[in-house]
Formats: sequence, structure tokens, C-alpha cells
Amino acid sequence: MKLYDLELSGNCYKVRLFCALNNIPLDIVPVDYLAGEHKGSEYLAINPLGQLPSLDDNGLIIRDSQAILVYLAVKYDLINWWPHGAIGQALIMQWLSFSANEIARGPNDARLHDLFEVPLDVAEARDKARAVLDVTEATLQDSNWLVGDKVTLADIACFPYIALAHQGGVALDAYPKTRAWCERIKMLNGFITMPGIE
Ligand SMILES: N[C@@H](CCC(=O)N[C@@H](CS)C(=O)NCC(=O)O)C(=O)O
Repeated sequence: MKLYDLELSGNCYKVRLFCALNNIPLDIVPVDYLAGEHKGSEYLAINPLGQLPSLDDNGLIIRDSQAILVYLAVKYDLINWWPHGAIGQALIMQWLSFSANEIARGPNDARLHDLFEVPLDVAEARDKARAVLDVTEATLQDSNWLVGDKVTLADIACFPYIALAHQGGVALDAYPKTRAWCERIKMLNGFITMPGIE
């Protein structure tokens, strides 16, 4: 399986992390983002959105990190991460959408501004990042994980840009439960890191 990848991308990292935690082998294909390779015709033929990551499983192309996580969990029957039942899947799906929407427009955007000089309203992105952290902090008050009592795809999808929030000027100091959750993820067997995550 090939992963079209960017080392500094939290979206790519969540796929690398999930595969590392589950011993799923990946052929990493680095895409030169700064040179605009992701907007070139060769990559657009793989992913017409020109976004990373994309997974190529023997010619089957899956785009979007959340979709890739679900695909891999189902392919390898990793029911602890993505259970069979409607309720469990719906509860996790809420967080996958949260990752693709609120987290993307909050801590992810603030980091894009600070690290990659993407022109956007960084004050608004930081406000949204704090709103994201309010939600995780409340959820983690009496729970170690975002859904149920075990780590699931919900945690892997949300972890990268929360752990990287400091790179967008948003500190986790006021969010002790969220910080403890980050530490819990870092303790998982097989955990790998990326630049910006200590
Ligand atoms: N929803 C997608 C978002 C992917 C995404 O925005 N990737 C960034 C890199 S982290 C990208 O390729 N941006 C280029 C663009 O949107 O043009 C996912 O979760 O994979």
C-alpha cells in the first residue's frame, strides 16, 4: 500500500500513526508540497483535489485521512478502533467530522498561518481552536478517550492538530485533561511522532 505523504502534514501523520500502532506496512511516497507537486497533473490524476494524503491500495485510491483510517480499520478488521455496531460507529464518526471541520478550521488553520504563511484570519482560527479545545476538555473530564473506554479512530483523527496547536499560537496550558489525553496517546505501543510533537 502506498501513502502519498507530506512529513509536516498532520493529516498524513494520522495515517502513518495508525499504521504504526497496528503494524500495517506502508510504502511512503513523499510529495514535494513546497514545489507544488500536489497540484501537478501527475498527482491530480491520483487525487483531483490536489490534497495529501492519498492511499493507493493496489490501484484503489482513497483520499481524505478520515476515510483512509476507516478503510484500514475495516480492511484489517480492527474492531477495537472502529466497532461493528451503529452506535459505536456514529459516535466515532462525530469526531472524524469534527477533525475534518472544526479542527481543520481551528488549530490546523492557525498553524497553516504561522508555519506556512497561508493568508487567513488567524485570530478567528485561534478562537475556533480554543472552541475545539473547550469541547475536548469537557469530553475528557471523566473519560480517558473521546469515545468509550478505549482508544479508537476518534482519538487518532483528532490528536495531530491538537498536539500541534502550539505551532499556531494556541497553548494547551489551560486544558489539562486534553494534555493528559495527548500524553496517553504518546504512551500507546508503537507510537511514532512527527516534527512539532515532542
Ligand atoms: N480532509 C482532508 C484534508 C487534506 C488536506 O487539506 N491536506 C493538506 C495538507 S495537510 C493539503 O493537501 N492541502 C493542499 C490544498 O488543500 O490545496 C484530509 O483529512 O485528508
